[in-house]
Amino acid sequence: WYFYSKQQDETPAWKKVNYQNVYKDIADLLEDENYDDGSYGPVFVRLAWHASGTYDKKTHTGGSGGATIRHAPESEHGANAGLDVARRRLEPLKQKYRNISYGDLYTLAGVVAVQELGGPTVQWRPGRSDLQADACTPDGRLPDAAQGADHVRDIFYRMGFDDREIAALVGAHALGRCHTYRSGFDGPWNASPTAFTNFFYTELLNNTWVPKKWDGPKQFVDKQSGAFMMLPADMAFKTDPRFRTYIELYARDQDTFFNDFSAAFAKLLELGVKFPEDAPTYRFKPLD
Ligand code: ZEM
Repeated sequence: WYFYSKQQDETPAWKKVNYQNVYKDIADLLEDENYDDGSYGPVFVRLAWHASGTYDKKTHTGGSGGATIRHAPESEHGANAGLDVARRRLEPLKQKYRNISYGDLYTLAGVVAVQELGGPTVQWRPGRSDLQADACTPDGRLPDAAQGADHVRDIFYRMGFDDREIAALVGAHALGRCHTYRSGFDGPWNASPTAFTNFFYTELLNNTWVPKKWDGPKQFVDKQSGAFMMLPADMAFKTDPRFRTYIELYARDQDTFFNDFSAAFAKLLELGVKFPEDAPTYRFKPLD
């Protein structure tokens, strides 16, 4: 009897979680008509991205592995303003599935959101183990929306991405919106911010973008309606010739965008993570 109970105790925590059930429970948390455009999906995607995008390939620090985004000072970095909303929404699932790590929960939430909002399926593996506040990354590892192509490249090359992957990842700006009380910027990128589409590219190319007339930080609005926005960093994808090739590709070919986004997003969520050797890779089916 002792032998068997000891064996059970040695099962690593990550193996005791039914991730399909977590997937379903995250999906149930997406909709809320009183929040933003009616879905937590966009802010879940942003949480997964900011949890992961701190990775530095030279020092092998950062990334989603330790879920340090939940600790101060990282949680208080300017770029992470508003992501407490997403973490608080997910917290009941951490209580329900005691053995899931925060790193696995936050990254899986990004996958669920992309898939359930109509995007591509995304491969995902469990097995991250949480770290404490002393592993927080320094401020400044995430991109600054006020800057241009050189800065965007510096940031994403540091993570190990190339131009095509960067252009695919930024297509997530089909989702959600900017909030003045979070980033200082304002507005959605298109008319369907809760659907995963290639509209970031089509809107970027098909509209005339003019500087918004306001007291806030420099951003652009579409000349025709004024209802949609682009960040200065978004505009760099239109003006930079090497990025623009991919923007044009993804605007005309949604399948290629979906495939490239899926691969780049899966890679993002795994940057710097040392998975257990026997961690299985999941490709969850979207729910009906
Ligand atoms: Zn974003 N992003 N991002 N992004 N992002 C915002 C919102 C969202 C940049 C950026 O400064 C901002 C990627 C790349 C880059 C999402 C996903 C991904 C906001 C607005 C800003 C300022 C925040 C607010 O006010 O709430 C810059 C400069 C980027 C690089 C060029 C990548 C990569 C992403 C995922 C793969 C998403 C989903 C949102 C919408 C969040 C929401 O709450 O609606």
